[in-house]
Amino acid sequence: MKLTTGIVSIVLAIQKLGYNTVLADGQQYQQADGQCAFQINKGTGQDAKTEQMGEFTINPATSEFETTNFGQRVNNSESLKAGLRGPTLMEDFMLREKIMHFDHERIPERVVHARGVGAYGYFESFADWSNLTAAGFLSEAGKKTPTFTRFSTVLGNKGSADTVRDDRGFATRFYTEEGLFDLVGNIIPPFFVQDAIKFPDLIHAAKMEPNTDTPQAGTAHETSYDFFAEFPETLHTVMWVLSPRGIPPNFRQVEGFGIHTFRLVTAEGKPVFVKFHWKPMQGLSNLLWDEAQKIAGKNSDFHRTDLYTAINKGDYPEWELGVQIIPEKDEFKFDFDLLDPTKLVPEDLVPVTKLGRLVLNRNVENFFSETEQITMHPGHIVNGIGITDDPLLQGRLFSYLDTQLNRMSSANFMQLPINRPLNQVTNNQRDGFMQSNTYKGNVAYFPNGLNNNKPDVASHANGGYIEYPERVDGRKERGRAPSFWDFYSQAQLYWNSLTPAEQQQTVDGFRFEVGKSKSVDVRKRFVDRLNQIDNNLARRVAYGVGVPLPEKVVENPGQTDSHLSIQKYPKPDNIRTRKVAILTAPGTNQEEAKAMYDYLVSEGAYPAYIGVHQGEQDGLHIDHTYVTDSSVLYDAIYVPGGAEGIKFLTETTALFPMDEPKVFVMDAYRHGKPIAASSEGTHFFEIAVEGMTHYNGTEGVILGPEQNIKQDFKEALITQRFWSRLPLDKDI
Ligand code: HDD
Repeated sequence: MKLTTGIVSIVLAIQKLGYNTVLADGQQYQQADGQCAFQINKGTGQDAKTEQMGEFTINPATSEFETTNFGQRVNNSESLKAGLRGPTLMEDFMLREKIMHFDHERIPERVVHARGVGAYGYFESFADWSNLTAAGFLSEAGKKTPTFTRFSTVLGNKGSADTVRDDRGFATRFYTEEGLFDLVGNIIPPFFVQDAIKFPDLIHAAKMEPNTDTPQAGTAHETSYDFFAEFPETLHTVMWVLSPRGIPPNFRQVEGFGIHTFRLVTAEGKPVFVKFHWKPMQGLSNLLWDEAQKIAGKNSDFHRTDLYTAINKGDYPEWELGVQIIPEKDEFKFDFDLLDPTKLVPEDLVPVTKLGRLVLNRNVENFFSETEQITMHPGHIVNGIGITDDPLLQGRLFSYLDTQLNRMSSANFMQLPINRPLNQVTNNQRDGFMQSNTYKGNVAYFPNGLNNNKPDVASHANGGYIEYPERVDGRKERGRAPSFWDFYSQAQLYWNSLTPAEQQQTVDGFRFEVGKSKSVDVRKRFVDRLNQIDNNLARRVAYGVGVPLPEKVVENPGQTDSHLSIQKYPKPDNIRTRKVAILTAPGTNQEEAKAMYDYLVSEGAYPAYIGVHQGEQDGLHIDHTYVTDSSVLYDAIYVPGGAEGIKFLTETTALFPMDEPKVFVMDAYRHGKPIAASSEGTHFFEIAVEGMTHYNGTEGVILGPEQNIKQDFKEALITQRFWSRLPLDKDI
């Protein structure tokens, strides 16, 4: 009798899953009882995810004594010996437990995206978007959803440097009322390969070569360019990574992209195609390759430190989440396939509609528990968001669950605090390593009569996920659709859309990376591929890497998109978080130095005095010296006056490497950074850059009395980099 009831309820549930039924009964998705509210709890001042994490957070500083893992108070700083100079005893349970745990502290690092940094925040919807999607977190203006975002480099090991040339991960988890939505994207809009089955080849070619395990964290080696030359669908994304996009100055000034075409589906079952975008409110910027390499030596945690610092200081980075919306009827309107992840949809063709904003406002308490143990997965989606037949996305849906199982060694990884959704998890999955839930009763199956069919399967009417009922029909075939066969048009589009200075940086990037290939054949084959994009690009690279300059073989039709250049990206209206080095020495004009310091602080910038030693120096408190810091760690520099101070900086002393203060100015100058100098400081600027005649002019260099230069310096700091100063190739 009870079994029959169960079967009937399955049938009813399955019937309810159909869109027709949903349309017929006209029911909108209702929030199930007992689900969490997302308002800040006035009592604790915390959002729901922070409160949930708090239940698992331990503050050792409040514990009086050490205990073993089984709770006995102990002295586990001395091992138990037979006599104080005698052998350690096997019976020492404290020693055994402590060493056993230590031996197992490491878990496998991510096979890609191993190095990352994460932060909590919230997403706020700008409006009720139920005309586009049934997703609850987009259902009303002002609705806030807790988030966790992890940024990462792709190729490097967990301990590699931050400023390597690479694509970067931009993965955001939304802890929504309906469960987790993970938008696992990158900072570059196309992807290297079209089909997930080529991902292992891509990564094997691009990561360290297997015989030597070198080089670390980058594609500047033979196997990468061998693969790229042989597999031209990679070229569009390779162009992006080799351009200034591949060396961001921090994680706050990057765009983010969902890459694949996704679907948004309304509660009534109406679909549209979308591309997800994150637009940074801090503006978009990049490093020059020379800076990136030097920073890697000076501070290999540069990007992580930057994010932690900005958040700790209350300068919360912010992005707008937008979508390019493409009606289903326009699926075949473009000259590329929407399902091809190596293509972007130009914003000149389809503008971005801003749905809401993401604010990162809290650093993690513990890197391992939170940033390392988060298990992002493109298959974590909520009602109203759907996947498409993009063959890269389809393969990802397998890979992420599989890799998390390898990293976590237990199928129960979703029980970890960072991975728990906010709503109650109920299903009949049981047991496994590290099961931390205790399920009552004898029923772990469905249908069941004993629990009156609870937990029941959910239909659309009560929040059940509904797959978009796309019609699928075809023969089994291995291969690619002809609509995926154009590998060069968008590489051209990107190249054409860069400014001359950005093109130069890209050429320089190729000269470095391709030039690292010992095989002349690889260099030549790769240059031949570049020649399919643009002859001028190919010749300039060929010249640098010592292979014959190729003849023109294809026309570049010259199409552009106005949204792809960093240089043209809108600037913020303030200088918050800009790092400014103020060069000082004994005898520096304190008043000038302090006046600029205070002004920059008042504008929200991060000034720092650089001195010849730490501690007090002529009334200035010095934390940074010419030994600990360099120009590359700053966005700009300022040289105050004071004849004695300037004399000190020009003299040879054992307090800093020879000419280091001059190198500060020279580097800032040749990296196109804002430079300000006042009184005798202007003279120091002149002697430092003397002879650097191949750099162009002094745009962004502000010289004058201290009281007159502040506003101009502020404007220069907003501009951030003066590309006009950087030299360009002569005709090749
Ligand atoms: Fe992936 C991690 C982004 C294609 C397989 N991927 C990973 C992360 C990001 C991306 C941001 C780190 C997540 C985190 O911070 O924890 N991956 C992408 C994007 C892709 C992409 C934007 C293309 C559009 N990935 C891709 C393919 C495959 C994988 C085609 C395999 C077939 N990715 C993985 C992985 C990783 C991963 C092996 C390693 C660690 C992890 O998943 O958690 O499953």
